[in-house]
Amino acid sequence: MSRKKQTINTDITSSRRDFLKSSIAAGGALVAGSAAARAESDPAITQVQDWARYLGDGVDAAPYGKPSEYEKHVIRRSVPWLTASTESSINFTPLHELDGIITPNGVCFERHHGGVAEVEPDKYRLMINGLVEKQLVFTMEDLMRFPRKNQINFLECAANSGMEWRGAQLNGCQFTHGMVHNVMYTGVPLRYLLEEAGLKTNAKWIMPEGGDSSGMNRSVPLFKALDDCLIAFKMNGEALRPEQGYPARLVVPGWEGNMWVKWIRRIEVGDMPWHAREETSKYTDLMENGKARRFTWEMDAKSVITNPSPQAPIKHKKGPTVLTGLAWSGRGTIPRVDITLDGGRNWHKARMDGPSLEKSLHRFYYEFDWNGEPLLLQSRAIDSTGYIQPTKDELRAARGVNSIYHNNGIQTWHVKKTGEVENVEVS
Ligand SMILES: Nc1nc2c(c(=O)[nH]1)N[C@H]1C(S)=C(S)[C@@H](COP(=O)(O)O)O[C@H]1N2
Ligand SMILES: [Mo]
Repeated sequence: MSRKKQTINTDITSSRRDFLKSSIAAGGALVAGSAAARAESDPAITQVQDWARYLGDGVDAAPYGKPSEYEKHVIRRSVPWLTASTESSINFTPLHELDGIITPNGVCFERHHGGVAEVEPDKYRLMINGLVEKQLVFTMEDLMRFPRKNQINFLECAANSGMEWRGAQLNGCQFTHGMVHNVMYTGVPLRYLLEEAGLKTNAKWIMPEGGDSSGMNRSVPLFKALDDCLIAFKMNGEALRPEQGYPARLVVPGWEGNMWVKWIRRIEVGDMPWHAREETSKYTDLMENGKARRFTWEMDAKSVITNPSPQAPIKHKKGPTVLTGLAWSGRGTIPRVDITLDGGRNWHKARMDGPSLEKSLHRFYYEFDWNGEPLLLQSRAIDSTGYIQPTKDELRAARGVNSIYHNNGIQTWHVKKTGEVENVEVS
């Protein structure tokens, strides 16, 4: 026991020492230099500010708290030419404004096929029918009486980065990679509900169906439904947001976002897939030979540098610079991310930080000393199965140029001398 404790302590100390060493190597002393000069003459430090002179708001000024008014720019954004009608559309998570691995509830990207359903929790019902011993209908109260599980999972729309298949297009990681969020879900394992209904021996598939006006449905193989799927009713500790499927949604860890049925009202159990619209005309990939890939459920390992990026340019001239980003895999964890500053000539290991959880976003950092010259930034994720994130050219060679979905190619950001950043491709 005591020996174990000691080992843990040593680990923390040595990794902290490594971190300090690397940040000094990256020029930490330089930051300290300009910070010291500021102490002499900066009015923000030599003058008394209003917030120190006057009393502030008391408690209850905001019974439900909101971000500081100086953070008003941290919002979901849509792309006008992708928005035919807002009820059947998407917006994007502001990844470049966030840190750590959890996406705050108010900025989780949204994807709706028929707008946000406003479901009254008292009238919420979840039916299980089809190949079961007894058909069941659960209320919210019924669901609350089953044992619960908490898990942090990313949800990525299969169309994330889809606009980038043929070339660099959208200027900002919010738009190129922002159809992803990472949330702690609380819910009932779907397995418990299916077992309650009793599966017939020929049961092989389930069809979850949404209670919104689109009634969106997908076929999910039974092995996944019995593995790690949840009927979730909480996100990051509070009730699901209406946009995310209040009062209950399906969580399908590691698999494409389209399967995570929101406002879920029914689960039919069957012996074959249904081949619904969302798994035939949509969410399939037309290959070069005219055939289409189908049931591309798992999200392949992917990463993106969130800072610097087109919406988050470098503001200093040179010296110590923090590069950070996100990496994830639908097949496990991300033990390693590599970084290049020169378009792939030299690679460096990024520093992984924060929890490393299955089918969750991972945070990485790379502290470096910028010489003020142009850079070609890329990140490359390697997941716990050993899979290495491919280049965009490798993806096109394997799958052609007709695809939209499942673009997990390496993203390149061009940092100019001015510190401005642009979406580009290198080949
Ligand atoms: N009922 C229902 N479920 C749905 C959708 C929908 O339109 N209706 N959109 C799907 C798609 S395509 C995605 S990518 C995710 C988006 O989840 P989010 O809005 O919480 O980000 O929900 C999925 N579940
Ligand atoms: Mo999606």
